[in-house]
Amino acid sequence: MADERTVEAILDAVAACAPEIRTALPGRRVESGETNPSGELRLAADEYADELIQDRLAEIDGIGAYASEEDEEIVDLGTGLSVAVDPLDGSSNLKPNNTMGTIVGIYDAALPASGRELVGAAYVLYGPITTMAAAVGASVTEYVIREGEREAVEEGLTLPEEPSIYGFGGRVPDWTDAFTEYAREIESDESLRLRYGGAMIGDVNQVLTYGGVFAYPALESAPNGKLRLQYEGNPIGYIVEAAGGASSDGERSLLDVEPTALHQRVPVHVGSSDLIDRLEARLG
Ligand code: AHM
Ligand code: MG
Repeated sequence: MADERTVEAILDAVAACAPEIRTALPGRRVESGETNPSGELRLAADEYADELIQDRLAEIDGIGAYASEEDEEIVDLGTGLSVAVDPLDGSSNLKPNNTMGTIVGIYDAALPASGRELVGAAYVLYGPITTMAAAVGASVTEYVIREGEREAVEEGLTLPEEPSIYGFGGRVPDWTDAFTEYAREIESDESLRLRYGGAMIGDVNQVLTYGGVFAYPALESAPNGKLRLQYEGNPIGYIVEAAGGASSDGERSLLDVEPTALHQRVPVHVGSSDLIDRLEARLG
């Protein structure tokens, strides 16, 4: 099908961008002086990654729209699938030289769209090596990216049976009482250890690798949390669910959250199904 070829072409294009983004990072650790539509300061690296990915996707047939966490408006690319991108997730990790990622959600619908409209999602992780995790249909594949090419290292990736890590974002005093109770329950479980790096992609990839739970929850000061539905919540929920895990906004799968705006935020909880069930029991 034409759509499947387009999805693979998008994943190839994002993989090809990855080494270029990496190479461009050292000189782009400074603030650009601009803010993104969510009011956060942009780094020169955010702008570079956004422009590079948009340019490369514009060369692919079968894409109708490009939307980015960095841009106010949707860019019209013709007819076809809609691609929502967080070009550099966790870019505040660039100054201290820690993990970052790139996230891509591919929707067969106009944006903003429900996660149920996703036909593929992927993220690149700029760690000690560059990897990509991609969900197409109900299957997740992990790739190593070498010289801009994807090489599959694990197909049909699933979360391990026995979870062992957790990581929660937001200031602890800003958590809701219900989430604080959940966090205390998780912290007191002797089989779980804290792993939190401040870039969702790095933290989620640990959950995919070791099993566990990542959350950027609703906060007292921000009832919808920090992360954005189109660029972060939906694609990550889609990937974790395809890997046999679960996602939730606190009450329902992230994929069932009603899309209302391009830059809408959503509380994000993803991970091993049992740990998400326990979360919903506390928060529901
Ligand atoms: P970004 O896409 O603008 O970098 O923001 C998203 C990041 C996530 O990767 C991470 O989970 C979260 O922001 C951390 O936020 P905070 O800096 O509030 O701890
Ligand atoms: Mg992000």
